[in-house]
Amino acid sequence: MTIRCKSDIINLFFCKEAIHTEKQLICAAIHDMSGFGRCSLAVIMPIISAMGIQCVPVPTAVLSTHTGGFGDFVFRDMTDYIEPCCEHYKALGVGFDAIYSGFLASEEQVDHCLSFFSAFPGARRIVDPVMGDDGVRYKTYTPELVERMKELTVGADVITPNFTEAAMLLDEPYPEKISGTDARKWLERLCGKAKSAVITGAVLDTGEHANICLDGTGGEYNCVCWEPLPASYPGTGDIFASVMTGRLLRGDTLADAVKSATFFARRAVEVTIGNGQPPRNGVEFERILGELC
Ligand code: PXL
Repeated sequence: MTIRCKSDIINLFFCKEAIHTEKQLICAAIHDMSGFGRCSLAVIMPIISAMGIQCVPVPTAVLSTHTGGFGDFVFRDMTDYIEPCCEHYKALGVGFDAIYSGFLASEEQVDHCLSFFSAFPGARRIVDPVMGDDGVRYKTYTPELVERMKELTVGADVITPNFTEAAMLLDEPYPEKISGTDARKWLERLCGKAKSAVITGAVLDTGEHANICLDGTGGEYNCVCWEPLPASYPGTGDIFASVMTGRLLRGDTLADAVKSATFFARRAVEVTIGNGQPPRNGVEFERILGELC
């Protein structure tokens, strides 16, 4: 812009030239809202927003904290909310570019997520089958709910189980380590249901920690290894899945989206280590949120 007069300077300050004409992307996030502890919607919303995408939260439950280590958390089930909420958006003619599901509070919510997907057939379906970590089911997940979560992966565009959840989806015992060949076979089996699959936090028999993915549409396999850090935090799977979703919506390939998400989630852990806080408080992703803008 050439500055010729006073009004040009005013225009510059008020960013008149930065008026956007393209339609903003919209992502519905069907997940819980845990107040303290940095997981689920409390991290997904700021991350997706920072990537310039509108995030529409659809809470499956409201909790005072996540379920990992804070004692008697307050829990409000939102099972009767999701379907009328979906009906309202349909009536309004809201068009979602993606629907991303995560932590569910009841078996019925599996049906509600499936109805949500069917109501917006043009939206990409990202399913994070949140069920457990480190070989253990989360406190609120019954074996019945785990069974039903398998249904959500059918027809999803991308699923993002962690190593524990991948074992649950495939009815395999949780292994401490896995060979590269078996890890790839797991992805192929997951892609028998979903179009593409990512397994986060796989520990390979070489000792490497990796996020591995198979683009079931093009057949491309990728392994993104990362140097493990000496602490483990809740919510990093949600950080990973929301960055990956944002990058996919922005046009990245699955492999590139997985690389970006791995890098950001690891950086978030890196800037948190040594903060003197218990790991249950989560990662201080706010410190690096600007890097996503
Ligand atoms: O980050 C996964 C997650 C999501 N929601 C709730 C959780 C957890 C992990 O502990 O407790 C309520």
